[in-house]
Amino acid sequence: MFGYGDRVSYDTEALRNIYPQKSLWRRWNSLSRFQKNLISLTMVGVFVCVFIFVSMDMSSGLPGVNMANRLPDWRDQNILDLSYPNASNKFLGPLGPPVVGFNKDESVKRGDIRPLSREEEEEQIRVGEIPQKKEDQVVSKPKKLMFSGPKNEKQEAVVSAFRHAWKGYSEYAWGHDHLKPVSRTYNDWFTLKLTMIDSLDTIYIMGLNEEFDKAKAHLQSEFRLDINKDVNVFETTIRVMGGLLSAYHLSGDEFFLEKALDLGNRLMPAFNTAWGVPWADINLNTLKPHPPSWNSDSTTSEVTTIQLELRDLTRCTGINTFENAGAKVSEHIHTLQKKDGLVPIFISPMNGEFRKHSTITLGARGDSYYEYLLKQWIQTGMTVDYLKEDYIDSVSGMVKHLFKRSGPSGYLFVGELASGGSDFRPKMDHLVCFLPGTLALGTLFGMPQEHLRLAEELIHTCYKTYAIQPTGLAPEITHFNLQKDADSDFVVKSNDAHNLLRPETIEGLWYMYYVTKNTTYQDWAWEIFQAFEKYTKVTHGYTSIGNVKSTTQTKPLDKMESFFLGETLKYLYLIFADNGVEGPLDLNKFVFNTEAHPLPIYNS
Ligand code: DMJ
Repeated sequence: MFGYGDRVSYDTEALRNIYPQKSLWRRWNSLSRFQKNLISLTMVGVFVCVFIFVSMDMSSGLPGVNMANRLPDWRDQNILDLSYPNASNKFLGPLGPPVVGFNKDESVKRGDIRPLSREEEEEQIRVGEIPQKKEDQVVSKPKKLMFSGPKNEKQEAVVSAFRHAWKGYSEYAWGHDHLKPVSRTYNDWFTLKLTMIDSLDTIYIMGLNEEFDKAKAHLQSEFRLDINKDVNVFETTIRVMGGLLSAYHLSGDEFFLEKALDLGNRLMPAFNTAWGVPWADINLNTLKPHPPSWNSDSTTSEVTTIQLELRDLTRCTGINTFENAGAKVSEHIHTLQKKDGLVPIFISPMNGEFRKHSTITLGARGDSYYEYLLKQWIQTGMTVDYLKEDYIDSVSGMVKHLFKRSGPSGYLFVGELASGGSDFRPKMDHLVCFLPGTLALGTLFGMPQEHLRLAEELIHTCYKTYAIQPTGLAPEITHFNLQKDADSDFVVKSNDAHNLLRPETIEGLWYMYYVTKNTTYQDWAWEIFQAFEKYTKVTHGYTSIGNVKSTTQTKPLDKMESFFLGETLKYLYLIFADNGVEGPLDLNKFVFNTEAHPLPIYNS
C-alpha cells in the first residue's frame, strides 16, 4: 500500500519492455509547460473537429466542399434508401438520377432506412408503372403557346387588378413568398418565391410579356432550391412544381423544367416510407423528411394531391421515378377501406393506415383527394379505371352521407362527418366550393349528367355564401341551419368570418360557365370581383380581411396569398373569355392542377 504523495519506485527497465510507450511519457515529462499546453490544445482541437465531422449529417457534405447544389445521388448508398428505375435523361447531368426507394417491411420505423433488394426494387418499379410506358417512354416537348391578351372590358379589368397586385409585389416583396400590402413588406413561408412562381402562367396567359420576362430573368439568377428550410411537400408541389411545369408547357422554355426537376429530386426522399405514403415535410437542403411539428400523421388530401405534377414531370423528363412515387400512394389508398368512397383526413406514413376517428370532409385536408381522382383519370387519357371508379364511388358517398339541405330555403350544402364518420356537422369550408367545378369538369368526360345537376345547386350555394354578406365576400367557414323554420340558412361565427382571397367559388363558376355557357355564372363572378375590388384592394395590392360581416370593420389581415394571383385572378380572367375558353386552354387538352396550373392531358 502506498499513500497520497508517496513516491513509487518502478523497475523502469521491465516497464519499458511491457509498455514501450512509457518512453513517450518520459519525453512528455521532459517538455516545457508551454510545449505541453501547445500539444494539449492541438489535440483538443483535432478531437473537436473529428467529433463535429462524425455528428454531421452525411447528406450535408464534407467541410470545405460546396454541397449547395448537390442532389442525392444513387451512388450515395449511405444517405438514403435507394432504388432507381432505369431511365436515361439529358437533364441528369453530373447530379445523377433522383432517388426513391420503398421499404416494404411493415415493421419499419421512421429512420430505418435500408437499400432495397433486387426483387423489391423490381417489384417497386412494377407497382407504380403505368403499363405501355417503359424504356421507350416518349418525352413530351411543348411548343410555345401564344396568348393575345384581354379581349373585352371585363378581362381588361381583371388584368388591371393583376397589374395592381403585381406592382405591390414587385415594389415591396419581389422574390419573396408573399406580399404584406398594408405594412409594405413581405412574408417568407418556404423562401421559394411563391407568389412569383404561382403567378408565372397567369402572367403568360394574360399576355403580360414584359412581366413574364422580368420574372424569368429574376428566377434564372436568384432561384435556388437547396435552401435549408423545411417545406410542406404538397404545397411545394402544387404551387412551385405545378407553377414551373405549367410555365414550361406554355412558354416551351426548358429552364422551368430544369427547376421542376431539381425540385422533384429534392422531394423524393419524403416518399421513402413503408407504403410510399410521404412524410408531410422535407428540408430541401438536408433532404430529411419528417412529420409536421403538430402531428405524427400526414394529411390525406396532401398525399393524394401531388400526382398530376409528379406524373407530368416524368412525362417531360422520361424519368419514371416521380410518376411511380405518386402512383404508388394513389394505388395504396385505393386498397384501403373507405366509407362509401369517402376518406378520413389523416393517414400514417408509418403504417399506411387512415387514422381512426378522424373527420371525413370535403373541406380542409380532404378536398383535393376527390379532385385528383378525377383529374388523374383525365390526365391519363381516361385509361386508369380504378381512379374513375373511386371517383364515382366517392360522389355517391357524398350524396349519401354529406349532402344536406338547409332551412328555410333548402340550399344544397356539403357537411362533415366527425368522430370517424358517425357525427354529422352542418359545416362547410369555403374550400368545399372546388366541388361544383370538379363535378362539372367530370361531365365533359362522360360522368353522369346528375353530377352537373348537383354542381348547379352547389355553385349556387357557394355563390350565396358571398351574396348574403354585407361585403359580398364569403367567410372561410359557413354553418347551415337544418331546421325548416330557421331564420336564416347561414350562420357565420366570428372566428370564421375571414376571407383569404380564395379561388374555389370563382373556379367553380368558370367550370360551370365553360360547361353550360350560362352567362349567369359570369354575372356572379363579376359581382364577386367587384366585392374584392371594394373591400380587399389597398394602395399596394390586395389583402385578406378578417371580417366579411361588416363593411366598415373589415379588419385587413395584411397578406396577399400567392393563390390570389395564381388562381383567383386567373379564373376570373378565364371566365370572361368567349365561351370561357382562353386561346389554346381547351379542357380537352389541359387539366388544371389544384393550384390552377394547366398541365397537358396525355393519352395514357
Ligand atoms: C390552394 O392552394 C389550392 O387550391 C389548394 O388545393 C387548396 N387551397 C388553396 C386555395 O384556397
